[in-house]
Amino acid sequence: MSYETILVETRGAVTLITLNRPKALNALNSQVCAELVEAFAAFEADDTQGCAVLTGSGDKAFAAGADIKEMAEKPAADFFLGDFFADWQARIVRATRKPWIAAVNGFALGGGCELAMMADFILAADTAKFGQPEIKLGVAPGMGGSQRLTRAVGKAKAMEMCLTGRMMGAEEAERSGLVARIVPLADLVEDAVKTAQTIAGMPRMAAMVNKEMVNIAFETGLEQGLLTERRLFQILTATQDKAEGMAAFVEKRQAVWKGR
Ligand code: CO8
Repeated sequence: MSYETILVETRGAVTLITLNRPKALNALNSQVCAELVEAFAAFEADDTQGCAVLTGSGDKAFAAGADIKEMAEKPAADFFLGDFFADWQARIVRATRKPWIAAVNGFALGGGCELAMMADFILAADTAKFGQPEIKLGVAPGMGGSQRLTRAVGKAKAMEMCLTGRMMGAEEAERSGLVARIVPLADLVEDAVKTAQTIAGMPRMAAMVNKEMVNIAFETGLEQGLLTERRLFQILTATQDKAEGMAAFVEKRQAVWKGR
C-alpha cells in the first residue's frame, strides 16, 4: 500500500507510522485521516507486528490539529452527515487491539493532541507542546479532547486549557499524567521504537489483554473492572505462553514465546 500523507516502515516487529505533511505542521486533513485508518488496519492484521509508534515528521510538530484550511469552507451539514472524524474512534481506537505509542515531537494541538491521546501512552520530546486551542477558532474539541484530556489531567487543567487555549509543555504534561515519559527530541523516535520493541517482544495475547484491562478502567466502575480483570487473567492462564513463561522462570531460562 502506498501513502501520500504518511510514511510507514517496519523495524522488526514494530510499525513506525509518521505523519508527513511537515509544511502544514502535519495538519490532519481527510486524506491523512483515511490513510491512518488503512495503516492501522494493516498493522493490526500483520501477525509479524506487535506494537506501533506514531510520530510526526520534522522537528516542529506531531500534528498542529485538524486541517483548518479544509474545515474553513465546509458546511455544517457535511461535518454532521459525514460524521467527521468518527472513523478514528471506531477504526483506530476500537479496532487496534495491539498496543501503540504516540511519540510527540513538538506541537500536538487540537486534533493532534486528541490523536496522541488515542494512543495507549504518549512519549513526549522535551519540546512537545499540548493544547486544545479550538475555542480560538469558534469551536471546541471534536475528537475526544474534552473527554480524554480531562481523564488524563483532571478537570482544573483540562478546563483551563480548553477555555483559554493555552499550551502545556512537556514537563507540565508529565507532571500532570498526560505523558508517560519525556525524551530529548533527538532521541525520541529511537527511544519510542525501542520501547515498542520491548512491548512487541512480550507474549502477544498478554500484551493485548494488558492493554484491554487498563482501558477498561476508563469505561467502567471499580467492581465491574476488577471482575473483568480477574476473568481476563484467568483466560490468560490457558495460553501456551503462560505455561512457557512460568516454566522458563522455574527453569531459570529465557522464555520462547509462541504468541498463543
Ligand atoms: N491546519 C492547517 N494548516 C496549518 C495548521 C492547521 N491546523 N497548523 C499550521 N498550519 C500551517 C500554517 O497555515 C502554515 O502554512 P503556510 O506556510 O502555508 O502559511 C504552516 O502550517 C506553518 O504554520 P505557522 O506559520 O502558523 O507556524 P508558527 O510556528 O508561526 O505557529 C502554531 C505554529 C502555533 C502551531 C500555529 O500554526 C497554529 O496555531 N496552528 C493552528 C493550531 C490549531 O488551532 N489547531 C486546532 C485546529 S482545530 C482542530 O484540530 C479540531 C479537531 C476536532 C475536529 C473534529 C470535529 C468532529
